[in-house]
Amino acid sequence: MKKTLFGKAVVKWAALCLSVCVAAFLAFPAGAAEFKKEYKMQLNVGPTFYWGMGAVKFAELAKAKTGGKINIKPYFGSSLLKGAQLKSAQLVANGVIDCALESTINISPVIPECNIFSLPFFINTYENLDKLENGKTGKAVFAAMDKKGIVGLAWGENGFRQVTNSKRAIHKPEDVKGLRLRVVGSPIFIDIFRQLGADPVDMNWGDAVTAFQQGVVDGQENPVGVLLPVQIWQYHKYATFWNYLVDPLIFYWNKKEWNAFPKDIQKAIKEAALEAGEYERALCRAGLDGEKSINILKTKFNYTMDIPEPVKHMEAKGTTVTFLTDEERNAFIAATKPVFDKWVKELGADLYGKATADLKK
Ligand code: X2X
Repeated sequence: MKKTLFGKAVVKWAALCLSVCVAAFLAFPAGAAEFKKEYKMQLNVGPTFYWGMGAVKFAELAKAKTGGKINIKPYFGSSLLKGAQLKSAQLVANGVIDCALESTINISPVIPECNIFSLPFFINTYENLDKLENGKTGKAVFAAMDKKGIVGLAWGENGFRQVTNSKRAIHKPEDVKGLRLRVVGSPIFIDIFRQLGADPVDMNWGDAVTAFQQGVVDGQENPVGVLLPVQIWQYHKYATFWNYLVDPLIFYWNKKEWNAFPKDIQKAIKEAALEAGEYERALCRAGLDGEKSINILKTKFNYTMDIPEPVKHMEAKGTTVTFLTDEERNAFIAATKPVFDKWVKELGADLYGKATADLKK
């Protein structure tokens, strides 16, 4: 009798186990990915920057569009890299970090093609930038990334970089001479400022604000989306808006991990990146491209800018903002020509040809 009861219990247990297994099989069919609890995302700045807001938006959208399966956590201020911002692409490529929203400058050590955006006085306008990102150049950059084990998902933006300093208004190349300027530790930046007779100091962004505070450097160069949150006017009275080069951001993912995602998950994450990119780009351009980006933010994202007129805002805080005349700009083009020529060679005729063709469209 006991034996039979025991036998029945075993059968019941076996049936229960089997049904759990079947349920599990139905819920996670063979080949389906198991998702990580958290996907680590690298970015070089903090959450109050437009760039940081773009990263947060991406994480929110990816979660919503995947029904909560993909949980991306932004790690701000290059905390995963101990501040070494130029290592981002390397660590995503080798899978230590899952994904990133990073500047082309910070990607350039692994993807030298990204330096196309850092050619001095080459791109100059949003219209030109859009042509490159959406054209053959953008495709070539993403293809180069793919070869190195990172998948480009969408473009974002840091913006056209403007120079600020505590000494004088910059109108002509001679005004840059002797200025000690913080730059990112990327060789093209050192070349440009050496060529102009400045004293470029390469420094991670994580150390830069302290250097401004302590007056270790006279100035720096960064887009409006960085100048505003650090309140650059506290350190530098002069800003020259010269759009001398630009750094787009790229949302990208470790290729091996990306390829293992089911197609619907890939599609959802990519859509999230494209949408977050549009939002973030509009934040960075707001007040610098007429009403265009302000309107995108209002109509599509129901977002109103805190600082809708960044130049006026900086002036109200005491900054002397200089815009170059065409003649002044030409003097800078001439002064930086040797660096331009050197880096066109480095980039190669193929990529440079693609970029000039894109610009003609
Ligand atoms: O380091 C910089 O200057 C910054 C914040 O703009 C980048 O990460 C490229």
